[in-house]
Amino acid sequence: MNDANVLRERRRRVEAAWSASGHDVPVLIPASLPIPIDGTDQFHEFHAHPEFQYLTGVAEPGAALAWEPDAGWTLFAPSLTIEDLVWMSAPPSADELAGTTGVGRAQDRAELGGWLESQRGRDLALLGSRDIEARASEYGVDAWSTLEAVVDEDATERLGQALAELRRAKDALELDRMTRAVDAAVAGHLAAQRHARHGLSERALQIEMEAEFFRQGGARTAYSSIVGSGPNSAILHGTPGERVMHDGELVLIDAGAEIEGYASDVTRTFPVSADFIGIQRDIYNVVLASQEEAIAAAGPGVEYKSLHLQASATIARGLVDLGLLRGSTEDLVAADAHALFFPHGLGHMLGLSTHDCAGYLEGRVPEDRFGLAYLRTDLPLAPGYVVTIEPGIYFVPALLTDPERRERYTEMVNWEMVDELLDFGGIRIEDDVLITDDGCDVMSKALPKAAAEIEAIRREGLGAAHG
Ligand SMILES: [Mn+2]
Repeated sequence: MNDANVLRERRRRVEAAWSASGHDVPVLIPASLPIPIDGTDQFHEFHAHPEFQYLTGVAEPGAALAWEPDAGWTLFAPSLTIEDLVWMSAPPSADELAGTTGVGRAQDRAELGGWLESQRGRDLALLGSRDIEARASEYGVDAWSTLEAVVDEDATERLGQALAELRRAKDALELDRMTRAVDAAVAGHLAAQRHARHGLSERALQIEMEAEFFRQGGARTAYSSIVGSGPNSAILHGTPGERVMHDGELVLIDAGAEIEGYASDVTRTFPVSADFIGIQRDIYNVVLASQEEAIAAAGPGVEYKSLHLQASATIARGLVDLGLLRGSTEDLVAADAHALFFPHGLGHMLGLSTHDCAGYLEGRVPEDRFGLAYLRTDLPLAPGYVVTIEPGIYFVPALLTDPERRERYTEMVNWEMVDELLDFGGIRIEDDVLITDDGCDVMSKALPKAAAEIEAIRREGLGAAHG
């Protein structure tokens, strides 16, 4: 696979969509600049704008891409002063960037001002980072405000929407990067599952896992790793801390690596001792069944929301079987009773960020309902889409001790049983799933998830620690 050819084809599709949109305007896509940390001489970790990264395949701070309906693409390469070069490594030259990105016309950023001058008096769509409006001089553009090229907000929105829609289906180069990101995540999760033991802190486990991400090529984590032990496993976005894990508790790890801008996002929940005990195993198996059923049903043309509702029904039915909920599955899901224990969506689009763009079909909006409000994806799936499938069951004390909810769900919930499980924590199982022509492929399938398989890994890890 020649990367530059894939990138050229990617831009050809975008160009065709933009030309067909009826918005006959030039487009500027700045990569974004490093963001200073207030009160220091440091910068936040640099993240290129995903639209720039998608269109070029690279992440160069201060670069910009331009497109004109008649003249096509021009890439403006960043440049540094001699003073900067004392402190920083040199960015790739315009010629080098032309080679890696396949954009034939690559120029030094000093030419960007001239390009903008040549658009003087025309409307312009401004995609990518809008930091150029306030920080034009750092892109080498003097007097942005005196340029009469006006940002056409309507065209910006329409062309941005067209780009977001094209970004849903991943091409070969994206899937190569995502596969590597997922493989690094799997290796890190396995390392953590082997390393966990009674007396270890969440933070110590995070360090072992992330070290493996980085050994496997991860440039950084795709998002702040979540490692929660005991009751902390019910905090959906919990930050690993000094809390020490104990035999008899569960540990939930939701973490992924990022490679060349692409994210992986994987969750497993496992016991600190070798085995799931008592109701842990039963609840685990309900979550696993709901996850496996959703994966089995995922494929082209399937509405993601229907997978969410199907998983919600499986969770409701499982909680009835365990004695936690009372009533028919239909009534419970219609009343959002399952959402007391599954208070988030089934998952989201994955790609250049962990919650990738365009999760909602144009015209659709999130519903107000408790059981659907946090669903981040509402569209029919299609080949090339990568989504996460990540149901869970949690005992979130804030939700389950809320008097209003206790009142509303008096009959549907076995509150005595809930009270005994308030420090249970939570269980989530998440895989990254590529939609194919005839179903789906679980990209993270190398990471076991059956209870017995997880127990075998735990036993092996604990044996190695003692042996
Ligand atoms: Mn996720």
